[in-house]
Amino acid sequence: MPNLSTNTPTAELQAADAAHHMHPFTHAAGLAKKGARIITRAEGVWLNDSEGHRILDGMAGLWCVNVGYGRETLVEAAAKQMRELPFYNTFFQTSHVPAIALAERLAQLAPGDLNHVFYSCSGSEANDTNLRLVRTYWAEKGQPDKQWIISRWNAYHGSSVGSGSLGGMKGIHAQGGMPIPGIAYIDQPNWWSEGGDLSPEEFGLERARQLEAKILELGPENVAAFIAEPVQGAGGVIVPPDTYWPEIQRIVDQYGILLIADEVICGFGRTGNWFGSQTMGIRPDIMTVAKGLSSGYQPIGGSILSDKVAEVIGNCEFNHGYTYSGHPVACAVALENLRILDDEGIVTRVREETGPYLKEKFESLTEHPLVGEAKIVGMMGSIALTPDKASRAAFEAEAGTVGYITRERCFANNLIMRHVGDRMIISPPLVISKDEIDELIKRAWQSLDEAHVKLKDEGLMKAAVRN
Ligand code: PXG
Repeated sequence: MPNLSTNTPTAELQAADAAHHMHPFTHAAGLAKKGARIITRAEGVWLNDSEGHRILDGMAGLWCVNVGYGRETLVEAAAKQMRELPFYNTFFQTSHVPAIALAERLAQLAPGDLNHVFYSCSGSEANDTNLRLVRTYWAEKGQPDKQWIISRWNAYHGSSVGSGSLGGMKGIHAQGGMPIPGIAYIDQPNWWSEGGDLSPEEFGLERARQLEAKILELGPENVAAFIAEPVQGAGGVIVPPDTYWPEIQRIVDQYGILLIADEVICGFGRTGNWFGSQTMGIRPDIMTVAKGLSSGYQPIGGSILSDKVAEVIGNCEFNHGYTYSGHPVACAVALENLRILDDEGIVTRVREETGPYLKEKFESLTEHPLVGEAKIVGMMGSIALTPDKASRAAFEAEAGTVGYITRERCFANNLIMRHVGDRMIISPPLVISKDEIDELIKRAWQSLDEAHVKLKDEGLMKAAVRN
């Protein structure tokens, strides 16, 4: 048995990784040929890999390291809690201080009367909880037919059977007998790709009214809830037109449908407010949280319920929960993370200072010949790559080809900037400084330049025929 450490040569680590470690959302045989990138340390917004590169993390890990890497007080909070009480469950009429204190803090931070927390360990689990919660809610209210949940194509709500079904990603649905019954989908508010000749405002209304049409088709008496991310993340940072969310709120109110805001990415400062629902001006009945709740230092998620929902659920025994629901160490770390976000004024700084600074710089990328639109809210943004800005054309090459080439150039320039299809996305740690923002934009521009040269060389700057 080899004694692997961060001093082990990269090739050896890669071989052991390929032999034994199965990665999420990965073509294993392809990765085995190439070898995984091995990250060894991180500090602030910077990652180190096993080959000595220093990489600017434009994705905050996986949209989660909001307070940045290397936070000693989070380490201390975990160690202290592990010494005191490393585990106890929250089943069987038991509780403990970290779970109580975090729930109380979340109730203070969450808008309106979202006052009740059901814990999980991830966003996927929290959305599985939500699926059962909303159906149980209506059954308990004597309307057992209200079971349909409406979601959106290209939404991401996790990849377990329940949450992957709630999401609208066809690649996920294609594997493992999904989606489960009782979930319907409407189109996403992606104006750049799907807006045709409509103005963004007209398009936003058109897409929101698909919800009304779907409710009427299914019958309002059969619809439990609508679930959506305030700003779609994994789908490519799709920022809806301004007309979209007010119309969605009108529709869920009018038809008595519960609104679930999936805040797994948008929560905890990402959009410049504590929650994306505040930025978008909506009033959800349930919010899904994870990721930034602990800045990724511990696996924790949850569902935050309104008084109305919690009261109904509280009148039955809800036969659901996870061994690690409200794990004391995860809760203690999340509490300390919320303290850091608050005490250091990080959310306010994103809204008033670094967010607007990033927006200005990020939008300047549209001056690059490859870039059509740039959309950004707080610290989540995307650019659309295009061979022809005027017609908002897609590339003739299969979707994602150009995005992948561009992402490879970003990697080569030590910048983590991901691609979703032919959109490039960023979601940096919220503590990124103005100098680091300048560096991010400089590297992005350089990568776009290099990708552009390669695309021209390979004859890939061709527009798809519009249908
Ligand atoms: N909801 C949203 C909005 C998410 O972004 C989940 C739920 C699921 O959370 P867990 O903790 O179960 O992963 C997510 C997760 C990507 C990517 O490629 C995005 C996520 C996860 C993995 C990859 O952008 N988001």
